[in-house]
Amino acid sequence: MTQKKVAIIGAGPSGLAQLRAFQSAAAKGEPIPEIVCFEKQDNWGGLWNYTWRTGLDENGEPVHCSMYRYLWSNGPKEGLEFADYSFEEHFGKQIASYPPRAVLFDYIEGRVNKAGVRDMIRFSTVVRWISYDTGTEKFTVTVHDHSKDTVYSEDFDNVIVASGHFSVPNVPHYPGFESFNGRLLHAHDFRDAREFTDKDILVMGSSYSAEDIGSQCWKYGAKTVTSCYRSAPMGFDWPSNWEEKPALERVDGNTAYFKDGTSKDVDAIILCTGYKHSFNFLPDDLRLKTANRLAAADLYKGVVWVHNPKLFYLGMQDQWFTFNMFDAQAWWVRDAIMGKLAIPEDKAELLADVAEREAREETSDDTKYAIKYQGDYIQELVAETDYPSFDVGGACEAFYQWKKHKAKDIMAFRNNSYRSVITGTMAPVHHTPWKDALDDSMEAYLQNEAETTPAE
Ligand code: FAD
Ligand code: NA7
Repeated sequence: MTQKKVAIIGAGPSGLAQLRAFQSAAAKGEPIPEIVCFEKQDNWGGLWNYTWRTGLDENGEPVHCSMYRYLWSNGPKEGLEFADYSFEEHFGKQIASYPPRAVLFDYIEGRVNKAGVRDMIRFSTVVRWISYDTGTEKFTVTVHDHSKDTVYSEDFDNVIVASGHFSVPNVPHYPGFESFNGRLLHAHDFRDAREFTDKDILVMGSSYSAEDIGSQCWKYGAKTVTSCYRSAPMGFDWPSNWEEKPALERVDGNTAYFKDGTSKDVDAIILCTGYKHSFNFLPDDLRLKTANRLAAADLYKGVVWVHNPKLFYLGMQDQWFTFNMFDAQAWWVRDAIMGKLAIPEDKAELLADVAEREAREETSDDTKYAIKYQGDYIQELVAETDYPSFDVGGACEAFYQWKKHKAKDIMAFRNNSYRSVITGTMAPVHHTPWKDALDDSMEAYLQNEAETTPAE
């Protein structure tokens, strides 16, 4: 039998999980397909690969990065730890629970450096178009290699889309935006909170970006923060110079007018209005169209494209869990491609699986339910492969505690620590409270963290 050829689109945490999954099978002596990973950036890490650039990159491609300076993990690291590569293995000691971006990047990179998979990645190579030939049963992937400035095509038996879905901004228009006399930007283009020191800012939206970008600006000295919501307030106990208002109606000059009749003069408006699932390299019959939800549309087991089961998607769900969920998916997809797991041939069966997941997600709006729902999903996939099983319930518990800590003090939740479900070790309390820790470098974060502390 000829060796299969598999394309992976993207070398972010999902694509890297896929490379590691194949490499771990190879390390056990199993024959694996030929793997080619296409990555449009010149390095791996996906969103965690920080750049100061906004707009277009050095090659004229849309900048992928939506992360910013001073970004610290917005959930406890104990909820995302790799089951096959603990934080202690990487750093040689246990570290505090909410690492800054550079620390998590280092951790992501550590595992794939150890696995030795970099050679499988073609960097600075953007996927332009993918088509499927029903006659040959192969995908043709057309790419632009910016390092050589050449465009070429290659055929593959399977394609795994791991290009992320928090990069193409959802940018609404409100009356008066065109004549706003200040800085108006989407969260995707936010980089340095110090730009807003001493400024009055409006953050629009009531989800993670609004909460975290508003908090960053507050931490780095914004004069006031106003946030406004379309559906529901975030409802935290905000500092005295942070006010939460209902929906924006219009802007006139520098004045923002809200639905409750109040107004506020602001220097900047940051649209924290979310992202679009966008795959401009895929034709209609292969392109995922889904809301940002736990049960993504048209994906059997959350990963198999029901309209062509040779095509897979990783990490397309809304995310409580991240790195460990991508791992669970990647190991499952690997085994499906290698024929160790069977995908039902009857399309009705694939669709029924999607419908069941959607219905189960819709059973409850409760946050705890949603966290457990995604934890159960991880457990379901892990049980079917040789990914090291871990205490998913314990990881859910870290998230439940995190929710409580946020409700208690939104500007101090990152000062808490949790127990690793991989090594069983308690994380130390960070040496400096988050609000006073202005240096987000890895060196600063890792200082004096060898000692572990007892649970709260
Ligand atoms: P991405 O990280 O987006 O990687 C996708 C990769 O695909 C990129 O490298 C990109 O360059 C490449 N690519 C895209 N299109 C093409 C193409 N056409 N051709 C070739 N390559 C392509 N998660 C957490 O666990 N903790 C956090 O604190 C956290 N904070 C976040 C903060 C922000 C602002 C955002 C936006 C997300 C955050 N996340 C966080 C969630 C994040 O989605 C995941 O951590 C993770 O980065 C998703 O990995 P991914 O590989 O699926 O996608
Ligand atoms: P999310 O979680 O998708 O949230 C988007 C927010 O933007 C949400 O509160 C929406 O309100 C709001 N929104 C969307 N469209 C509009 C319009 N037109 N007008 C007003 N408000 C709007 O995106 P985030 O960027 O916060 O988080 C994405 C990831 O980044 C997340 O996984 C984190 O890890 C970091 P709604 O509630 O729908 O009314």
